[in-house]
Amino acid sequence: MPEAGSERLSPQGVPYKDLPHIINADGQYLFCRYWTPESQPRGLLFIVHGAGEHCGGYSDLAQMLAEHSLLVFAHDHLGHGQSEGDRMVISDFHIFIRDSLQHIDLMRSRHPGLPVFVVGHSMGGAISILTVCERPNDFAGVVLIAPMVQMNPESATPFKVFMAKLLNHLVPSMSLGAIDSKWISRDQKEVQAYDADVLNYHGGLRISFGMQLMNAATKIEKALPGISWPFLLLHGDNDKLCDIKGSQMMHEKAQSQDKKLKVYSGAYHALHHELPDTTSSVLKEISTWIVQRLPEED
Ligand code: ZYH
Repeated sequence: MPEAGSERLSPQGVPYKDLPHIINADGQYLFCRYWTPESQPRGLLFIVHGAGEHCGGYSDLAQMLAEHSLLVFAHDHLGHGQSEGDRMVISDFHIFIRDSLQHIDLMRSRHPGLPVFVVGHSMGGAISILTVCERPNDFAGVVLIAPMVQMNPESATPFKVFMAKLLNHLVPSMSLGAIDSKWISRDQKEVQAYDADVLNYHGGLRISFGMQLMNAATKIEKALPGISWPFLLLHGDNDKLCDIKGSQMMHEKAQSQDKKLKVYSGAYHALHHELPDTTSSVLKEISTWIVQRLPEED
């Protein structure tokens, strides 16, 4: 019998013994989700959510991929959703990458020999890129939905970057203000659903978190010319949070033989929660691309 008080609870008060979870290298509990195909899995697919959200927002995508015989798995990043950690606080961006590799390694050891795919959105796209760059030969393909690749050169002028560093030193927890979700999708139903979901973070982005994002973008820019793994980039040309220029730059600079950039005209940032026509086209594009890269069935 567990001792009274020894039960570890999620931020929402649910005992982790009742929730699928992994324990990261720092002993923190991370909430996990799994979408298991009815047939024998032909591949593993790891979903990497973005800043302030949680992996439950990827259920439609995950279910569709499970119907194509993929074993889909994800976790809420540290400080997000049903995982432990101060909300939207990270001491080092690499923690997200380390925890992702841990979950991928665990699933690979349970299902040896299966190809591994990664799908990431926004900051989750940045995590995906840096994760795969650590093990470039381990992945069969990477799908990036409006990834954060680059700081907007207009907003990240040398003076602003200097000021950001100074402020981060003086008041790291200062809020940069919340993102206005109405600029994230053209579908106001999706925006309302996002705003109503208590598992999403609705507060302001701390400057220390913004600095971690900026450092990640700098690392990615340096890594681009060395990339040779297969990838699919999807980006809206009206994305006001992560400019499409980042994806164009990745598409241009990467050495990969197998690379594709698909542009969604007029679309905002959250392509998987956009107007119904856009979202269904995005989901179809992703599943087709992945299924084409699965090994032949015998
Ligand atoms: O990963 C991000 C994200 C969040 C905040 C960011 N801030 C920057 O880049 C970011 C990326 C910059 C901004 C300037 C200062 C330095 C950092 N995500 C995931 C996205 C944002 N969310 C947004 C809300 N979502 C889900 C995806 C949403 N909203 C409405 C409808 C459906 N989904």
